[in-house]
Amino acid sequence: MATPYTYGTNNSGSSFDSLLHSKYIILWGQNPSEMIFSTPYREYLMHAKKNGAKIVVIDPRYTDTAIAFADEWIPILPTTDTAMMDAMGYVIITEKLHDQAFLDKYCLGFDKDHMPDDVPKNESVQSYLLGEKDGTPKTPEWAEKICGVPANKIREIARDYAKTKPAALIQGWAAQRQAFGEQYMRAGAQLACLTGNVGKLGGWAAGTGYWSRSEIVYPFSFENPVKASIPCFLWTKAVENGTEMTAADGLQGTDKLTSNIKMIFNMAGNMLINQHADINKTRKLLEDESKVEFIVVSDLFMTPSSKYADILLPGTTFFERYDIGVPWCFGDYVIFGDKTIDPLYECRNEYDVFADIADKLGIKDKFTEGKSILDLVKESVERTKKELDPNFPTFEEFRQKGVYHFTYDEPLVGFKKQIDDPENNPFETPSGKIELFSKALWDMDQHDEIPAIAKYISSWEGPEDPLIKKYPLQLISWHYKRRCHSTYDNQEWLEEAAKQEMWMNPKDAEKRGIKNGDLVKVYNDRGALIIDVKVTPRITPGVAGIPQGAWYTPDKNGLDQRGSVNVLTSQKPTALAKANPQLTNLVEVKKHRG
Ligand SMILES: Nc1nc2c(c(=O)[nH]1)N[C@H]1C(S)=C(S)[C@@H](COP(=O)(O)OP(=O)(O)OC[C@H]3O[C@@H](n4cnc5c(=O)[nH]c(N)nc54)[C@H](O)[C@@H]3O)O[C@H]1N2
Ligand SMILES: Nc1nc2c(c(=O)[nH]1)N[C@H]1C(S)=C(S)[C@@H](COP(=O)(O)OP(=O)(O)OC[C@H]3O[C@@H](n4cnc5c(=O)[nH]c(N)nc54)[C@H](O)[C@@H]3O)O[C@H]1N2
Ligand SMILES: [Mo]
Repeated sequence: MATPYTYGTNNSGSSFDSLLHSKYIILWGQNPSEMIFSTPYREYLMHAKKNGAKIVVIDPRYTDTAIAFADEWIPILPTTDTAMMDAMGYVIITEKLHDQAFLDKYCLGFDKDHMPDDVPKNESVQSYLLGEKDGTPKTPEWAEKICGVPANKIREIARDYAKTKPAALIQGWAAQRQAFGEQYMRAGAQLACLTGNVGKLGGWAAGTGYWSRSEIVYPFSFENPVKASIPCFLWTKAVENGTEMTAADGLQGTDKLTSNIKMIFNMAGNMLINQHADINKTRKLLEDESKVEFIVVSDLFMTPSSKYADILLPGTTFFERYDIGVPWCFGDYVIFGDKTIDPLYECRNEYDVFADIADKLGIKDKFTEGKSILDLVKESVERTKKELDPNFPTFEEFRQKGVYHFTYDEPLVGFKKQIDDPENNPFETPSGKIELFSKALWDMDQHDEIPAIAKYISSWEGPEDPLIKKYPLQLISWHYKRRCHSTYDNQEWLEEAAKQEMWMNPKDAEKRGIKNGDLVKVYNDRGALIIDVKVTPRITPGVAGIPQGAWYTPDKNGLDQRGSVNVLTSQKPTALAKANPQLTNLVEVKKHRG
């Protein structure tokens, strides 16, 4: 949501083989040793390292990634990354390490000479970083007090990033699951522009999404006639008072919803309760039958969400149907999903369920066009071969081999054509340039929470919130190696391999008389859970970490027994995207049982 204000789109990015050309790599809140992309990312990182690239990991935790790849781990307090980025920008411009030619040619908003006409000149990036208007230069000393990273360390990283070219600043997404997460995405992009690393092989257009080169043709011709949409994180709001939602809540495609949400079809998701924020609040809402009147859930397991279903549909696994597996985000291949058995018992493919519903509604032919899943897979293969890639296998070849790799002569570089030939390839922003200053954001006139340039904004439930006196620990969660979100939480062998436990620094544990392996209670005003604790210097003091995705398991008093982190998280959305701030939490921890 934030990135298009800078680059005009987030539908761009580089492929990981481009890292073989990088000399310096910052993995900012990125943990590919645990967090799986469908691509050999780790292998490319290892090659980059062998090639001599220096790798820095910035994360509140000393992650498996930091252990495997990092020359240096920089611990940082959650919600404060943008303060460090601001200070890096300050160092880069005051030491004249910035790429002025790049900024002049491609960017809007860096300095007073490159501002939109009807905006005060002192609203530029340079003016903000130097503190010309607010009187606060964004020095490393200023940032150190906020983010906890020593000023000289910030200086060193800023200098290394600016001088060692090409350099890739790659951002993970956890640091934007924060109250003001939009700033972190745009601030990363800004650093890549200050140093001229956008559109260059071995550089990286920070702030972009991830990009896969595995394209296939989807043989669906129907279009959803319903144009109204809400930010998915606000679904609970749309249940309570959807009819009052406006564009300010992210409502699109209509001025007004005609009804609150009364029916939910929850398919292949545990978002109905487990993965959404503030489980106790959601639970009350789901238990009130006057609100959502009808809930259908389709899943493979009796998940916490499944328990709220009026009708529970047993779905099929990918062993019971044909499919084409397209990798998530990255990966230059597609996989043939062969059906190995017929669906068991009453389990049915979702496609067949929907076809039957369409039948009752009298639109079956329109929905299926008479095609089965197998027909759709065959058509997809044939059309991909014909329309996209003549080397694509035939259906039988694809089925035999099981996988097809797309091949390319060179790495993909995000925004290369805009940088190589800007005349003919303007950025898709209103000005055609990279908008470090966004007039569209400026015009929203909410400068404190939605500034036109990326800025550090002191976060609610961050280290500067007075609430920290009552709840002194910042609580984050991460995507665990033993699960895909909540999927596989019920797998006992995986519990042996990587158990559900909370990380806590020895300093914080000692203050509370807590020892490694103790059962602790973690709580705030929204809820409470119990969990075993791992006391480890691998997490920054003042921060606690619980892997996200454990199945919500309340006892009769509502105390979660499994360590399901969303009993502690908040439904207050981020300022611009109205997205989840599930990593912005203050909590206290006490010993439950030694
Ligand atoms: N094994 C596995 N792989 C997955 C998934 C899974 O559930 N399991 N889920 C997939 C999905 S849908 C997604 S969206 C991606 C998620 O990808 P990401 O969001 O990038 O992954 P996370 O594990 O949430 O966070 C990455 C790192 O950021 C750190 N971090 C947390 N808060 C902050 C902060 O404020 N600042 C900084 N600098 N770092 C912070 C965490 O400690 C963690 O090590 O992963 C995908 N891959
Ligand atoms: N605190 C906190 N909360 C988070 C996050 C975080 O970092 N911290 N991350 C957020 C992110 S990035 C994401 S993407 C969401 C993910 O949240 P969800 O999208 O809800 O992901 P899962 O928990 O994996 O739920 C997928 C469900 O689909 C079922 N399933 C799998 N295959 C099939 C199938 O073929 N058919 C059917 N019918 N069912 C199937 C699985 O059994 C599982 O129950 O969580 C979000 N929530
Ligand atoms: Mo995700």
